[in-house]
Amino acid sequence: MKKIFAIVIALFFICNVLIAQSLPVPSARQLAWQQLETTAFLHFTVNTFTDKEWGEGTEDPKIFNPTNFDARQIVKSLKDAGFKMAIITAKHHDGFCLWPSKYTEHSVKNSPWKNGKGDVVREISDACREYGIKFGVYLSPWDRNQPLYGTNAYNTYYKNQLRELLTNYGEVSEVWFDGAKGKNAKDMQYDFPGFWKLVRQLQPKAVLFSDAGPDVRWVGNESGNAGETCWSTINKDTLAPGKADPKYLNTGDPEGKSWVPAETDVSIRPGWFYHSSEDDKVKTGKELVNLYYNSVGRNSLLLLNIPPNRQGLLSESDVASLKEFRTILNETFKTNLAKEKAKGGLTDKKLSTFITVKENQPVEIDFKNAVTFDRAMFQENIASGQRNEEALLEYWDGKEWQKINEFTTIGYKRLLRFSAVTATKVRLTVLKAKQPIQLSEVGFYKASDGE
Ligand code: FUL
Repeated sequence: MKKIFAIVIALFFICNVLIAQSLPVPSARQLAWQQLETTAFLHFTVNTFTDKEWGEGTEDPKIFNPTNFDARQIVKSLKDAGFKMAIITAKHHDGFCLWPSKYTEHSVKNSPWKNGKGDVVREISDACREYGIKFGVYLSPWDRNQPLYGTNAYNTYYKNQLRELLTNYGEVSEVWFDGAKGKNAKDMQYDFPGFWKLVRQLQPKAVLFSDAGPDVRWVGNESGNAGETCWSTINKDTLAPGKADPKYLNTGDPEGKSWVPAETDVSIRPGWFYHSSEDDKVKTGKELVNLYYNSVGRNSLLLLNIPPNRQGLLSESDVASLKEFRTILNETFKTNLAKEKAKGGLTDKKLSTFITVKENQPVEIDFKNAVTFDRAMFQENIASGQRNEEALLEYWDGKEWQKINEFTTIGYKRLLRFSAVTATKVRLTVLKAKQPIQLSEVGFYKASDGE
């Protein structure tokens, strides 16, 4: 009898473990990527000098001539603003290469900049290493200059260029495959499986971005908003770069079989490239903070574009906004009021220490004294998948529990903003979850000047 009982118990545990394992989970590279939180995009090419957003591919390489290009100024400004990676448009849709590719004449080697001896990719990647941030590349599949475009030989051309970028510039942490293509562009069957295989072979730690992943997906808009509900899971087999439903990408799919978290790409200016006419339209630090809440705070990652100008520098106005952005975030998140009050490693800034929370079993945090806060933060241990579907946050007003907020997904991070509350206690109740959630971190903060 005892034996049977032991077997039943063992089976019960094995089943639980199997069920728990059936949720999609991130790979090591996806987990590392998500924790970067903020990364930077650098859109720079002939467009910077022609004042266009999409080049034609017919531009004379001589037009590319930054007067004072300084990769260190660019990367240091990003580093100071807390960005953990810089992704450079090594080649945009116009086909102009910012590195001296062997496979085309349409590159910096035919520009007057540094007498044709310059290499933007080299200088940016070196500066990233110098300042200790990661480096990534954008290589546009759509190429309006390359005569082979439209034929299968273009796939070989593209792979040759990928190989150059992935073997000559040290570690590459992200490769960005843009699905964009003009309406009148030639038909082209891209060999995405072949492109991705090559990246895996040459840079196994790099994450692959496209509309459809395979590692990280487009968030479905360029305005900086992840879905209010945002799952890191999707069914990617039905999707292809340039052909996915933006709404589906925006929220993800709670029933999705693959882990493909959302990346929120947005520009600090209206356009992706520098235009002097947009110098007075640079987003303010406060606006950038709003984007942070709407991306990182909704289980996504913020990929903010800051385009170098014609000098080859980040403009002062843009750098000032970046500074303001980081100052506000640093001030807001400096003091976690739950520190030493929430038990179980919930404020140790480690995803790997967590408490397991079942539905309708509130977790209470007793601040001991009355504290005032207007921001809350929750994190799940996403290494074990994303589980929370609905939750309720309340505070104790001295007599009864009052609702602060009801929300949906948590995932890597959920940030909540609300009018300031003064309370001695709060509680979080998981209302609905795929499985008991692994709550890693909680935070309560008073925002700097209510930003
Ligand atoms: C889009 C492109 O067409 C834009 O020019 C920009 O590079 C943006 C990040 O992706 O698809």
